[in-house]
Amino acid sequence: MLTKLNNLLQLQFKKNIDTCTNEELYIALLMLVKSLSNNRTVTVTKRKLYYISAEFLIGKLLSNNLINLGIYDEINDLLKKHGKNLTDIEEIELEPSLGNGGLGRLAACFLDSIATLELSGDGVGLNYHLGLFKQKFENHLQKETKNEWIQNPSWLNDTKIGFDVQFKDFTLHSHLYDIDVLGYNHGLNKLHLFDLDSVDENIVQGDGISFDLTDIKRNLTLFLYPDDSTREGQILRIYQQYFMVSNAAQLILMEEKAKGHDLRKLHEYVCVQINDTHPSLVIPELIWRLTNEGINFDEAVHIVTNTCAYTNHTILAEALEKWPMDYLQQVVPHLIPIIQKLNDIVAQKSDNEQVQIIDKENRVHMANMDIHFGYSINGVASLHTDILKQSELHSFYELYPEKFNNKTNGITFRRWLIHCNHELSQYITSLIGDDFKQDAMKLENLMQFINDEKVLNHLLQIKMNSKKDLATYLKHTMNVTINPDSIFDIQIKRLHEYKRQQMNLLYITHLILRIRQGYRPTTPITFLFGAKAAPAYVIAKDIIHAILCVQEIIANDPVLSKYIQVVMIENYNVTNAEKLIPACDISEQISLASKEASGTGNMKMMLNGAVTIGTEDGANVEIHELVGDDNIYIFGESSSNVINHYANHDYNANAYYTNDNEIKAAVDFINSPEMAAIGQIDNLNRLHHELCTKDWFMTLLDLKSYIQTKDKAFADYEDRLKWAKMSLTNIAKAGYFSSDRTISEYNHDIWKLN
Ligand code: GL2
Repeated sequence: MLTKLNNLLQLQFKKNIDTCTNEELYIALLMLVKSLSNNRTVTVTKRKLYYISAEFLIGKLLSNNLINLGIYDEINDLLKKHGKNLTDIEEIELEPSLGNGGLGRLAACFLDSIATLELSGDGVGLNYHLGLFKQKFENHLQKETKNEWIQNPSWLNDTKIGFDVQFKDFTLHSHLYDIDVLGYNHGLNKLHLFDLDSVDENIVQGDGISFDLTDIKRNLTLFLYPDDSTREGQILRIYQQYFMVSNAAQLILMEEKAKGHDLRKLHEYVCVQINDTHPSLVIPELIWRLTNEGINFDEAVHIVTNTCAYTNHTILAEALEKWPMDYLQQVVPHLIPIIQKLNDIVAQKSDNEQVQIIDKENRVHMANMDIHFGYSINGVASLHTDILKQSELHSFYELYPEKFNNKTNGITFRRWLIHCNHELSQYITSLIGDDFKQDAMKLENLMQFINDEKVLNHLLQIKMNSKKDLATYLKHTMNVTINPDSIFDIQIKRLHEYKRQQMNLLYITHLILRIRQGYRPTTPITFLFGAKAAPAYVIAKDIIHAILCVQEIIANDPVLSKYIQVVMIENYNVTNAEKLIPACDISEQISLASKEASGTGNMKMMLNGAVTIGTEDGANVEIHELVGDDNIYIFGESSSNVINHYANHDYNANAYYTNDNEIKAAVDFINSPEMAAIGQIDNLNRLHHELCTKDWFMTLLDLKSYIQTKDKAFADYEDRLKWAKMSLTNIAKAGYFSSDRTISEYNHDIWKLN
């Protein structure tokens, strides 16, 4: 390996490992990995999967690829011998900004598992030049700036392939870049990212994210999720979605033709997984293209219906896209007759308004099209799938019970244990061997050590080391000092009212008031948040503002800061998640029951030995079942009660606010003079008003039980051996959440690739 690396360094920079810089080493390692992946054979199965997704939150790739090639340790040792450090070299790599949250990270974990299970399955998405956005904090407010992540050289390989994509007023020629997806020990697939040469970063104003929304040729692949609060913004999203799926359809048909397959049998050879509704236009697009190939309409519909499968990732209406017909008319008029014909087929089948594709206001319901003209629909955790069947999509379930199935999400243990927590991974290996790396259920063997004090103490030590590592990292990247001897209570996820970061904040304001009355936490607590708010989501940004103000109040107060600290991580992403997750003691999963489809951060933190405090929501329900009552902190209303509150319109936030002094005081802290002295009173008032009048996601409903449960968790933390047992149990029971399990289920029930 040393020779190979030195040859690359010589060729590129006329240097060797002892004389080169970290930048040069990074490039040489990237080239080394690329050449080793070229030696792998591309996976082939009878049927091939195309996983189409607006997001792929893949994270940095160097270490992960070294692990999956089986050369991580060798490279790591070699670098050390020459006075280099892999962690420093990794800092050169910029994290691809191709995703937003759990949905995008799930897609990335899935690609890893699909390759590892030696299934033929490629990702298809877009190559956003400036990504989602980079979050900065200025005056305690979130500011969005562009995220220029594409480096040269990079993991993107220029395929020189491109397709004509036809829009109403013009045709654009795409340009395909591929990233190799390496499985663990074997397997090679591709992530196909379509782009457009004419896209121009210079149309973006300053370092912000605003640009001319109508200049499609120059803006098409600039940003993921451009602001869609205006008509122009929504139309741009349709342009992006159609560009993605038209390219996907053309790639599929090109590959099928090259294999000599009969397009009438497309469904026997191809499966398309529609990840959320963003890729839904692939259905009419494929039908259109098949009819252009001489296949009649009915047969094309049959073929496509047996090719496409849809995953629903949320019950929130905002994610079930409904495009006005005239917007579609403006972008893709050639698909309109097809959508209308599909709508007629549905109308003949049922007169139930809820299942129609085109509604009375002439809007096209993308999910409805997916369900009628796909052969599978799945939810992402068992509770979520039940809610789809019983309420959200009940009318569809009555029509097609056989199409509905559950696939509880999973995470790849290569990144979320082996890579991000070397010490824990090595210790587990020393206890139970390394079979768990192939078969995650083997982690259960750790339960034999549940009463072994030596093992329990060692686990506590590993957690302490990870907390120290996080402290060093935060000092280095944000110049923030945190105390590794404190309890690390962590909430990291997109910012959304349903996830209830505001409830966590109210626990903190409540605690501030208690400390001021003389209460003293036994062990200090560090509350860590990481979250980006959608640029147009006003209340979400107000919540960030309030957290940042509370952070400062505590930091400036000599008494409070002895006992508690709040840190909001700037620009939460995969890279800092890899540092935060191993260091977590208490994992905050406190969404309003029924609203979090699954969650996957909950699984990552459990796997790294954190104990969950959470509602009976999403995959928390399954975590609870696996670890039992004693190894998780469950609180709050059940999802069925919450659903009833919505149905009966009987939740009254103001009653909770006025009738309980503790709640009132915690809420009133938000726009207190003390907060106003630091922050913006308008923002703080708005949040305060929202909480005690509307509170759509029922923060105050669960606040009391949250406070009690959290107090209990902090008290339990004092019994270190008891805590270590809980931690060990969580690690041991996490095997079920391997994405290898999820992907074998997808393959067994939906894709049937081999
Ligand atoms: C999400 C859900 O909110 C989340 O609960 C789930 O774990 C992921 C992956 O299935 O999907 N839906 C969604 O739109 N985003 C998610 O993270 N962004």
